Amino acid sequence: MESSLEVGFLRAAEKAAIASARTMGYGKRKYSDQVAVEAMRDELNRLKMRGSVVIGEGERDKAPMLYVGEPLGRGWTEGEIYPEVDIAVDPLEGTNLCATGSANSIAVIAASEKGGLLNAPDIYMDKIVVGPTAAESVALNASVEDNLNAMAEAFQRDVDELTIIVLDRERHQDLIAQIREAGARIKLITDGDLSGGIAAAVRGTGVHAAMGIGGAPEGVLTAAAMRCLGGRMQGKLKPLEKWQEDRLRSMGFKDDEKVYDTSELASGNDIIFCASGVTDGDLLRGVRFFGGGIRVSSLFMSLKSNVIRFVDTIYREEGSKLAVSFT
Ligand code: VTB
Repeated sequence: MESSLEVGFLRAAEKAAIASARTMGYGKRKYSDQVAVEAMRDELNRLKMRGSVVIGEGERDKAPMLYVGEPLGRGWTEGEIYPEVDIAVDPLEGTNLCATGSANSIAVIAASEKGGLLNAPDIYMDKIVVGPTAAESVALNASVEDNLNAMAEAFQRDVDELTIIVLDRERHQDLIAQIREAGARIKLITDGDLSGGIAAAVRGTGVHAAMGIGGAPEGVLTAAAMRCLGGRMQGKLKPLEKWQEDRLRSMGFKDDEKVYDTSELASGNDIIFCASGVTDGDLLRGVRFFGGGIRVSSLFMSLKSNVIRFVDTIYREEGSKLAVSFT
């Protein structure tokens, strides 16, 4: 991916984060999402590419969306010299978290060469996500106990020294019971298994895996991040309602038992992944507004360049006499 595009994707995530952060705590999740979508779309449309959205948002909860198939970028009007790029977005991952001012909402974009990100339907996915340390130790179809034992061995610690992130949902009663039975610790989150999955793949965050059923689009984005981080994600599409099953069939997915591995969910060789913090979180600080400027923290990763950047950007107001602070 050209470096001008890479910077453009980062800016699009940053601008979405800033727009939604301005609405933090308003209690209006759809509005927070909408402003993130608009800011992100606006930036992406400036880029020299023929971009197509392959993972959009909103179908499930009818939020305003960057819809699947939406063309993005200047290439569609200015000519074919610009590269074709597939784009996966979650302009505000954790709309409720932003609406309530809770931790860990982020703005996310992944991109790849054409065909490099699975065009997953907006239904649920059963997931297991781990970082490089335990990448070869887990399998979605293995029992919870076996996975936890194998992870403990990989991390050279006892099972009761592992912490697993799980979405706090009724559907996870069994999973939670099995994790407790095996003796591991649990961090229940109200939303945001994408940022939970990324945190699991980064040492020092205090979590070692994310497990359970969350959104399939978030699953593909998590897999894109895992490609860049050397982690592992396995996922199985999970239609929980009739319409979701119909959607699966209409998109040509036939095998409900298929386990998708990281490189099937995100197969590209030229993947980039950007996430910007909206509210303070385990991995990224939230947007900070101050007299004269705005500060936003992001994670930027490129698979091809094999680079992981923690980026701290300050947008200065025009004419600002602000002295930038160190932290
Ligand atoms: C999932 C999860 C997301 O919303 O999509 C969840 O992957 C929705 O699940 O990270 P429910 O339908 O059970 O509420 C998030 O938590 C946030 O968008």
